[in-house]
Amino acid sequence: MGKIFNRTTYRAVFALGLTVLLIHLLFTFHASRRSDLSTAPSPANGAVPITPGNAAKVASAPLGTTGANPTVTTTGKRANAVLLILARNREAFGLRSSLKQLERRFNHKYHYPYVILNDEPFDSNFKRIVDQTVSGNVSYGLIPKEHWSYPPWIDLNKAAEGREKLKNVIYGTSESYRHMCRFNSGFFFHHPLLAQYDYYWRVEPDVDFTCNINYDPFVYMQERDLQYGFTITLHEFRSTVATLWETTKDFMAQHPEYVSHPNTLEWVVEKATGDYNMCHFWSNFEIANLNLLRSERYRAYFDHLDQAGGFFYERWGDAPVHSLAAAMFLRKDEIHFFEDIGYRHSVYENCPTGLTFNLQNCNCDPKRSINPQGLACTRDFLKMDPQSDFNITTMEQNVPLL
Ligand SMILES: Nc1nc2c(ncn2[C@@H]2O[C@H](COP(=O)(O)OP(=O)(O)OP(=O)(O)O)[C@@H](O)[C@H]2O)c(=O)[nH]1
Ligand SMILES: [Mg+2]
Repeated sequence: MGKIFNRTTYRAVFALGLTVLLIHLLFTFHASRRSDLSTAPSPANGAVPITPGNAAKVASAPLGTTGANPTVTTTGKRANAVLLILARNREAFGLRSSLKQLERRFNHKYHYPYVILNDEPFDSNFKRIVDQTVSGNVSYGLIPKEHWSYPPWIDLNKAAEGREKLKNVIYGTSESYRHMCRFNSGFFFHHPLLAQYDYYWRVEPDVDFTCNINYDPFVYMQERDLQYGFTITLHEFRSTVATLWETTKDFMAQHPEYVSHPNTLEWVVEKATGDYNMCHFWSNFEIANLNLLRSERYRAYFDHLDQAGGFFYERWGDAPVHSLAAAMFLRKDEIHFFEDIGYRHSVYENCPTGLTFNLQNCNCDPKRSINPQGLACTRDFLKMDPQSDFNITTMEQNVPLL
């Protein structure tokens, strides 16, 4: 009996050992495949590892029960949010660069899903590159033709003349750029792939995330009832929005009930003249509440602008459109400056100016940050409310770095 028992025990121990070895090999293989995300924490205490294949399932499970992610489970919270991208097939590697950084700086701890949209179908190469870069589930979507084409009321000759007039301005002669701006102004939030989400974070190819993000900006927004978050503000080229303010004022006159009181209009209106001062949130980065854009008033505003035709006759950008909407519909304290998110798009960047934070988390030079400078409108934004959650004195104190 004792002998048989021992043999059984040996077999059981051997089988157990083999299973442990196989599991170990499986994880080693998985980790080496994803070595580009080497800073990602390994699942702790028997946690469910998140892979592109099961991320959606894990993400939709009640938080705190999956044990999937120490950061998520300790706070017990994650927002109903998505990382949103509009891109072309040829931008796959530029997007990979952005996403590698976003994953390393932030999403390896949270595994937020991605929605990636295009006016043409994504090819298998693009999908392969993205799938191998991210830790969250990815959905690829095609934009419906009616959201990326001329509406019937647009005079195509007048649109062609409009492009000719702007030939000296960046993207002034581009038709696709105009479709992109119109889509980002009025349609992306209608895409069925976004229907289930409340917040989005817009990401573009070829941008840089230059600091660790040590908390969840979506949850930060949700807990404070914030509606719109930005990292960079700029002045728009006047000729691209020549009649945007007039058209916006018409809208406010027709629909005074849609304008909030208090609002943030003083940030965009020149005191002396009452004109638009060209200030806008640079929308290539934005973290915002989709329900703001889905609201009746935002949709009415977009329809009003779209009827006027300025997306095609001029070159209205989604940045000034979102910004004027935020100015009309939001209080200043519903808009947040993510000063601590290091972000670079082309020549402009936000680099945290607090030296201690910067040294510990970033690889950007605060002297290059656009926000303390006159080209941006960030100081004016912050000065509207000296009691705001961002401490302007921090910025003032740190300016000597410049
Ligand atoms: N699918 C698709 N995406 C586009 C098209 N044009 C622009 N985009 C995307 O829309 C976003 C904004 O376009 P950008 O070309 O970056 O425009 P921008 O940020 O104003 O200008 P730069 O980045 O300085 O060139 C990016 O995510 C692009 O990938 C297009 O024709 N089709
Ligand atoms: Mg861009």
